[in-house]
Amino acid sequence: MPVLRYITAGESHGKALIGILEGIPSGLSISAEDIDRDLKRRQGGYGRGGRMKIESDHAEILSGVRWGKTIGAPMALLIENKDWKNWQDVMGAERIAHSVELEKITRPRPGHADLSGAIKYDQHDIRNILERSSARETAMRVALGAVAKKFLSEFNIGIGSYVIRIGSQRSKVKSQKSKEDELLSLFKKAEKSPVRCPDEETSKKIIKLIDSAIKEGNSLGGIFEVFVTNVPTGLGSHIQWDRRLEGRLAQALMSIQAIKGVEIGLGFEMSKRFGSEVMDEIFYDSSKFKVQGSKFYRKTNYAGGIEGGMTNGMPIILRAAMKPIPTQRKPLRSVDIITKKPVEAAYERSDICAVPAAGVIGESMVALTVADAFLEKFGGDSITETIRNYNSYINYLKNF
Ligand code: EPS
Repeated sequence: MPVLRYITAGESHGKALIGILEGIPSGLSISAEDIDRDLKRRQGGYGRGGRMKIESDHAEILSGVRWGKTIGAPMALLIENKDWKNWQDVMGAERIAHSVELEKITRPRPGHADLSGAIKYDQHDIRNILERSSARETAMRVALGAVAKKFLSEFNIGIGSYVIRIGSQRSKVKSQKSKEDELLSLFKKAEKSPVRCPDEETSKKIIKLIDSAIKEGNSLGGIFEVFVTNVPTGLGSHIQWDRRLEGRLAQALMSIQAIKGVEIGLGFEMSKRFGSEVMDEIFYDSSKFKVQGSKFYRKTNYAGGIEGGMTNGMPIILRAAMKPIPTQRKPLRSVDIITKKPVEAAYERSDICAVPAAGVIGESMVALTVADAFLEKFGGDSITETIRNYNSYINYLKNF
């Protein structure tokens, strides 16, 4: 069972999103502003649809925090859907007596949860599926992830992301990185780009590409990279399949709506090379101690910071591929679930490209996973206890 547990609830046009996070030790300073910063980042990015003009996400902390500090109890968070006021008739828990007969959605969109969800849950109005499968839910994951990030920041562990590809446009950023300052500098540049891409030239090309997709009623996917810096050696474990950290991280990223592929470190590229070209050779310097990696160090980071299911002290580097958003203004072929006749898939207002937002969601899922592995290793019901345990391990590392 994970040490850090979380669950979300809420429909895209329902009243609100709810999240519960259990396992954060007591004594961690946290405020709604800490969370809202990431919520705002997730809402941004060139290529978003009309919905983001309606919402301005804010997390209300309902429980688990008193006077700015966690008390060790489950944290409950709430994000209101501002669009709810336009959807009360459609999405209310109780049917409003005067409400008109609403048109059902019966034309499943290829690539969405629509058809399989309708069949599985015996639903004849696809709205009952699409409302929950919508990526709106990721707003709450980002809120929960912001708490995990705050916890990790107590140990100087930093998490960031940037976009490296949208459609045919790929940034020139190289895929194998070992230096933390290099990662942080890419992140800083990405934060200034409207598409969260660290290289300016590619950002411009991506914007043009998104504009052409908007014009054509099409959509775009892409690739983002997430990194984690200052991770101590030894999170995760080789001893059991479900404790291997790369597996846990891959699941966390793959669980984000529209993600179809994940790579760690050099990833698929490794399969093309000889073994001698992809291992991170080991060096030792008795005069140097890097908090995260002991006196052993590497000059390369092909492994993406994880070997044998455990962190090795190098930055964790993950890449995720997002498919183009399935909702298309120029609809694709489908079949009506009631009449069984060929039809054009339904069109719902949607984003054109959400890869910049997906990077922020990726950071959050990685933060929750790394925080879980961190708490598994160091424990602690209070943050002071976790710090004590962590410091004792760091002292041990110094002498290994
Ligand atoms: C989404 C459709 C759009 C997106 C939504 C995900 O929403 P709407 O149907 O209200 O226009 O904007 O994403 C969000 C609301 C969000 O907060 O990210 C979908 O079908 O998945």
